[in-house]
Amino acid sequence: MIRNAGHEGRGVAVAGLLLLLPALGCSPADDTIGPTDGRFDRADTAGDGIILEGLDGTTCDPATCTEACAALGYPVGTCVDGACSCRPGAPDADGDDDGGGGADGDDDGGADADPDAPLACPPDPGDGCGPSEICGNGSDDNCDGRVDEGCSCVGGEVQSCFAGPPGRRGIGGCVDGTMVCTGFEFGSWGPCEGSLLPEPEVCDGKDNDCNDCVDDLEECRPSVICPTEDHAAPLNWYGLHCDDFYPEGGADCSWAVVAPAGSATTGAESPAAEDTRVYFDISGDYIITVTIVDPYGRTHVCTFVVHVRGQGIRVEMWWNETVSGDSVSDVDLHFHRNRPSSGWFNADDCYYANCVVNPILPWVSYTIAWGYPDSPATACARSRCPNPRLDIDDVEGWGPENVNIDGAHDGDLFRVAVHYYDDDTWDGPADVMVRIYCGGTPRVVYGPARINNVSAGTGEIWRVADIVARGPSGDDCEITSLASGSAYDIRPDASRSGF
Ligand SMILES: [Ca+2]
Ligand SMILES: [Ca+2]
Ligand SMILES: [Ca+2]
Ligand SMILES: [Ca+2]
Repeated sequence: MIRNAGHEGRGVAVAGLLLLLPALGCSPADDTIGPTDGRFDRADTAGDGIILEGLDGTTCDPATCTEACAALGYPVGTCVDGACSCRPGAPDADGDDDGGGGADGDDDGGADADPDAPLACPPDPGDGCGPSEICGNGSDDNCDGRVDEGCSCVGGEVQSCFAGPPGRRGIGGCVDGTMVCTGFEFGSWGPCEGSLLPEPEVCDGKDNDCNDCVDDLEECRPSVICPTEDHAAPLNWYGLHCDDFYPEGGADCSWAVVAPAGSATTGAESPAAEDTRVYFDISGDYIITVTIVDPYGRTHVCTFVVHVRGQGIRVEMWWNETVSGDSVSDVDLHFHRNRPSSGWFNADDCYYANCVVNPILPWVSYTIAWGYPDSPATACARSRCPNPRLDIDDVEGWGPENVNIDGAHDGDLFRVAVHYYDDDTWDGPADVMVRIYCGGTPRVVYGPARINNVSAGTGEIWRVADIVARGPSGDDCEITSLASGSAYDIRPDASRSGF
């Protein structure tokens, strides 16, 4: 005999499975005994969707319960605390079909102290907050929201970091960001940017709350598949397809992209299209959020990070990041093979006049001959991929301009400089940033360094850094800032004949 059932057909949570109970009709007055002590025992007072109920204050007849559940299409009917509980699936060893062998006395599906919880998850790692900050580990050890606060560092240095509870770092959806040491010889760490922190668990195939357990919810059959992270190469398009995130199809997707500092990418090509793409013009971490409206009108939000990394040694330069408006200026990146006697603007210097392979600037030809073999054409999405190479000569602001060299030999030396070619209609100084990667890892960020222009073609030169290639493929390096004291090395245009 089954009465006093749930008020309406709805999904209910039992042992991590979804039941859709038909409306059986009930008296609200009967629905008075709700979950207490975390125990679901009677009616649906709390609106939690628990289950087909037995008779208030009476016993549940197991045979009747099984029969009634079978009539409703559920193979299992079990009396729990006097209530009849219908479930899909075969009963397990202890007859409660919660997937375990022990007693699931509270019939809550295993979220509390059950020895037979249905989800086989490792122990929660916990937040791991400690009493004091530990320097140099990129973690917020004392959980005050700041990473390596009070720790000294060398200006320009880049470190991986995680701004959330240290115990959850690197687990599930929790992903490191980066932080940069600001200042010069005795710098301090800037904010940790780009890390993905714990979020409330949602049903999406991902461990959102970083407790080392995916979708640990009482009711979850994910219709959305949300990745944690992906990897891609710079100077490439990256496809965004709604069906990858909602495999059933028929959903509407919209896309938001947060690009790293220095990128000119403003977002997806068609932010409201089911299938679109985004261009990665610079290395770094791109945070992509897709908002999915499924065919049933439900909204799901998925955020993940794409780590964009090039190989070899890569130098990126951009300027006047905070300037708005359409005033243009022309700042150039120079990459020298360390021939101190030759000065700049010559065959030892990879720059706009000799180092670009770019079909939209046909008057520029690539004439560098330093003896490094070409990389596969796919490495630069162009017909030819020489080394070193300047990806683009940006003459209208604000960058990025990128120099790459793959396959440098252990011990090869390079020097990086920036020249203010023309302030054009901007008519102001340039505040320039330079970031250097080795083997795909961001190693230093220098700037902003302010340089001035005199007239077209003549402006100040910033000697940025020396690089020593390390390792058999030049994927590692040592970088030395050329700043002295607390000032960058900025000299007049006439200094171009010297190193
Ligand atoms: Ca801290
Ligand atoms: Ca720390
Ligand atoms: Ca989780
Ligand atoms: Ca989840």
